[in-house]
This record gives sequence, C-alpha cells and structure tokens, in this order.
Amino acid sequence: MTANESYAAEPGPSAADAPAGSGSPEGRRLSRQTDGRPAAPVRHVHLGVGNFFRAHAAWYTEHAPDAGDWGIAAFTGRSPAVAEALAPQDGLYTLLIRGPKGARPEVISSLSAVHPAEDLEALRRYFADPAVAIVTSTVTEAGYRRNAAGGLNTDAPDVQADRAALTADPERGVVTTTPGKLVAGLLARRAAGAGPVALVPNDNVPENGEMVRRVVRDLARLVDESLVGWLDENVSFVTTMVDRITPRTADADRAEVLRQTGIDDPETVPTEPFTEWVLAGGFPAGRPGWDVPGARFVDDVKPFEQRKLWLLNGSHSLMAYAASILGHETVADAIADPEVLGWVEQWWDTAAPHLSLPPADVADYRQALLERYRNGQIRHLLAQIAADGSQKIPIRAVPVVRAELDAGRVAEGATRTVAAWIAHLRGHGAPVTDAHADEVRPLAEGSAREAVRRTLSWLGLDPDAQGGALADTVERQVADLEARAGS
Ligand code: CS2
Repeated sequence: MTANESYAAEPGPSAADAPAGSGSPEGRRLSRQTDGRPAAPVRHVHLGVGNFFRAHAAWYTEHAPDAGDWGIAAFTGRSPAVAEALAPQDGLYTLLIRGPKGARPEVISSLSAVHPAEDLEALRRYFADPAVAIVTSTVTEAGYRRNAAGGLNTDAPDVQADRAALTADPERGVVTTTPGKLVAGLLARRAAGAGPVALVPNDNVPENGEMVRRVVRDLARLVDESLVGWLDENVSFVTTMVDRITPRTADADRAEVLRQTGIDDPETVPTEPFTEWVLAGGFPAGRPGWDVPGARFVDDVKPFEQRKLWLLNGSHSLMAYAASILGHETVADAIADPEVLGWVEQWWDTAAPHLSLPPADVADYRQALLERYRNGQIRHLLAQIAADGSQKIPIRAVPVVRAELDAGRVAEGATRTVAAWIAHLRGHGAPVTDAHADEVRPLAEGSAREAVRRTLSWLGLDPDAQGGALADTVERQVADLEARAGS
C-alpha cells in the first residue's frame, strides 16, 4: 500500500472502551530484538529530529528497498528530550497513521542513533566519515539565521559566537546554530578527505537548498575563505518540497498504540496517510531508493513548492489566525464551519491563477486538501500552526497579495490572512508564539489603522497601494475579525 491510499481499517473501539488494564503503562517497550530491523550503518545525518522528520524522511527510508544500508544518525533540535526517550527503545518508535476510517501503527527502524544537539564530537565524526552521504535538516525557518536579504544574519550574537569559535578552533570550536554546525561538520569532512556530500533541507521555505547554500557559504567565508571553494566543488545543496500533516503527539495517540499493539511507546508520532516529497539536486555520494515509496526527483521544485506553500500552508495560516478568532481549535473544526470554508475557497481561487501547474492538477490538489483537513482523526491544533507567523506570512500569503496588486487588484481572499495575523498579534484568537515576537508584536499596537500600515510596511507592501485601497481593505477585515472575537 502506498501512503496516499487511504487507510481503510474499520474504526476499532476507542481507547476508552478498551478492557480494564490495557490503558495502563503495563505495555511492553519497543526493542530491536523483537520489533524492528537491525540498526543500519549510518550514511545519513539529520539535524532537528522532531515529529515531522520521523513521519516523513525517516518513513521514506523505512520503505526504501535498501533501507538496510542507510541508517540515520539524528540530532535533537527543539525537543532535547527525544534522545533520552528513544535510547531505551533502540531508536525505534511507532508511527500512528491516522486515516479517516482508522489508525494504523507502524514501527519505524530507520534511526540508528539519536544524539543530543550539543554532541558536536559525534557530529564531526559522522561528517568525517566517507560513508555518510546525506545531511538533512528540519530546524524551522528561523533556525537558518537569515537576515532580511536572505543571507546569514551576521549580527546575531549566536552567529558571531559560532564564527569566533570556529575561527579559533576549527576542529573543536563549540557552535550552537545550524549554519555553525554545518560549517563545523564540513570543515571536519574536508580535513578527513571524506569527499562530496548532499545537504538536504526539509523545511517549508521557498528554494530551501539555495537558502542553505547562502548561509553556509556566508559563514564559511568568515571562518576560512578557502572552505568556500571546497564547498562549491564538493557540496550539493538539494531543494525540496515536503508535505505530511504531523501534529504534536497527544495522550490519545499513545493510548491507541497501546490498545492496538500492547506497546507502551511514549515516542509515538501521529500522522496522516498522505505524504509527498519532491526533490531537485544531486546526491554525489548516493541516496536511498526514496523514489520507491513515492519521492519524486525533478529538475525544478518551484511549481510544487508554490502549490504547497500557498494552497496548503497559506490556508493553514488563514485558519490558524482567522478561525481561532471564531473559537475553533483544530483544522477539522475550522473547515467544518461554512464561513471558514468560504474564506479558504476564496483564498484558493485567488492564489490558483498564479500557480504554474496545470489547472486540473490544482483542482485535484484542492479536493485532496479538503479531504485531508476533514480527517477528524487528526487533531491538528490551530495554535500549533499559528506559531512563528513572522516567518510564515511573508512566504505563504504576501506573494499572492503582491501578484494581485501587480495586476491592479486588492484581493480580499489574500489580504484576509494578513488581516487575521494582525488581529492575532493584537491579542485575538490563538496565542502569539513567535521567534520574533519582540519585533512583530509592537507592529500591531495602537489603532487598527496604525497597526495595519505598520505591518503592511514591515511585510514590504505599500499601504497606499491602489490609492490606499490595500490599507483600507485590510483595516476593514481586521475590524470585522475583531468584532467577531469571542462571539
Ligand atoms: C503547518 C505545517 O504548522 C504549520 O505551519 O502549516 O506544518 C503543515 O502541517 C505541513 O507543512 C504539512 O506538510
């Protein structure tokens, strides 16, 4: 069965109906001896092991025909506890694939080792190993430490500290940022003569391969100019579009795994049946057969990236801000509200003409998205999606607002997402959690008019565009949403 065939198991009794005792922590723990494949030799390093990586790339490796040759060594990111929690279960965990009709647990064996983020000795050791061919990362948009122009933010104190540490001691300098770790690893690889490698970011950012190339080259230039030429010869930066809706783990997910399998897996990861991975770029030292479970290798990711960022992520952000103001908690709740559905459809109608994929593909994708959003087995919290709007709004909604302005229009379907974000920053709907909260929250202070003008300018949009119609429209939408708050 491929991942995109919907899983057709009949719903079982809910965990609440399970026989007494089956919900207790008496379940056994996962172990390679009884539940998974032997740990494969490490050929792939990952930075930022969270639920998404474990539902996505690790699943593709699990289903590659040569999985036994492609072990992953993963390093923690924002959830440092994962390394400790996975150790007693030999890196195994259960992926709970929640389709509309039921949930199917699957043990994933592809993580051969999990290290805490600060284990730089292990990181350098892997990079120096010629067997290691791939380095993936999912560290969120903010993790790459970019400035507004897309290069490395050399003013950030942690970037400066990494630069100083690597300049003073390239072999042992202590680094903390993602660009710092990649440069530290690449210095070790060059020193060991370990040959070419592919860096493969898996974050929802347009042209993510190019993004990583820029920040890595910028830091390399500051640390050791001669590394830049080596990078250009030896490192392939692969651009990707990644897609699989993966919420945070809830107690109900662990209870479902225990009920179905008798396994007590605190590291259960819930996900949906659908998955997509589109990649462009070379793998000079090889890669697993990820194409067999459905990954696509193309020359240009951009059409897929725009389709996904605008239609999926754009509507997610719209719902995260606007539907949470109406009191909805999850995507499935939100899309069941005809008013929210209308906003989402209006956004899609506005964005779709700016996509380059054939209209029939776009129509199919929209239909599939509605089915994915309506999957009530997935409790995807709007508050989770609302996080880090400062990184998301500029790439998910603003390009379409701008394309419409260029065509002489102020498109309400596109500006609503911006308006809803402004209302959110003003304290309505989902709480504000943002790596740049100190910068963006003040934008939305004061009267709605001031907030709109300041935020539009911050987003690089001219509030006076179309004779002031842009700011007027957004201000009216903010006022409408604020009037609905708590209603
Ligand atoms: C979501 C994404 O949290 C968010 O911002 O829009 O994580 C989304 O679920 C994934 O990109 C789906 O592939």
